[in-house]
Amino acid sequence: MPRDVHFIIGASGQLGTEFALELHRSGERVVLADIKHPALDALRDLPFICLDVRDRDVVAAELKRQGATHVHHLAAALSARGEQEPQWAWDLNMRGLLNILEVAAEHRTIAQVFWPSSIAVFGPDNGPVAEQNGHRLPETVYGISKQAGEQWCAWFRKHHGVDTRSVRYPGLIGELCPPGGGTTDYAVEVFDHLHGTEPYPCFLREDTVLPMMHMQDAIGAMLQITSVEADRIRNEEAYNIQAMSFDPATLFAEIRRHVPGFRAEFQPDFRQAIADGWPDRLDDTAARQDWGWSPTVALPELVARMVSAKSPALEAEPDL
Ligand code: AKB
Repeated sequence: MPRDVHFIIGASGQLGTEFALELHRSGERVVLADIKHPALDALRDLPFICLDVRDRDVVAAELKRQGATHVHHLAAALSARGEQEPQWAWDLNMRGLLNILEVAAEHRTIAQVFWPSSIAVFGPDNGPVAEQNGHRLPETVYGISKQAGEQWCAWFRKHHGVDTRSVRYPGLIGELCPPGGGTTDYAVEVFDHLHGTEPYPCFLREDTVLPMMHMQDAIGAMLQITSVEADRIRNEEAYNIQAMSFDPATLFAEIRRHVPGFRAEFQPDFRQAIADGWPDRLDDTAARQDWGWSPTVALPELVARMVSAKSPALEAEPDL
């Protein structure tokens, strides 16, 4: 039986890097694609194609040439950058996804497409807890593109039988690769300021609660939802997944258990308004029931792992 070929678009980004590494380590055949080369040494010897997902002809030719059976389309402009460059963000997020879905509808050798949605599909009218099929009125370009993307995936599934899978990711935090251009990025970039002489300038207010997740669970969700039988995917749109929710003050207090001298100050900027429009947490009952979603990393472990990765010479045990 021919082996599956996992074609990862956005393979040099935060999620793509960790997902590619995980699949490669578990012996899967992986082809990486991005506009920039992977930064991680462990990925340098894997097949890499330099491409722009907006170029439909190139995308179609490469998916065919590589015999892709599974497409993981992880390239996107995130929320903060999207507000600054709306046309560019819309074009990248929408044209990229439509290219993949169209090619998947034409090439039946592509068995499945994974594409991440986001908490950004929810808007300020929603209240603190976002239900699975709760009201969605996003106020950012990024959120609108994710909401439209969910509907495009549903349309291609209904009219062309494309097997699409998707989850709504919260802010993702991992040791390997930084995000870029998001509103939840403070919770990653703070770990590069643990031992600075100046306080970390946090761009959100200290009481801004947002849903967050360690990368181990983000990858776990992706592996889980892409490996279950198609009939377990009962929801028309992307699934809510929840791991933890915290505000900057809570995160920084946890950091101080490891790095007592860590200091931060709060200088909210335009990203505050984006964060204010998002829910505090997501109701993920449907994901738990339909395909067994369950997170594994809580805030204390997340912080311990990040501090240890960013301070190799330090003792990472908390002062109890
Ligand atoms: C962002 O902050 O834009 C992303 C997201 C929540 O989707 N991390």
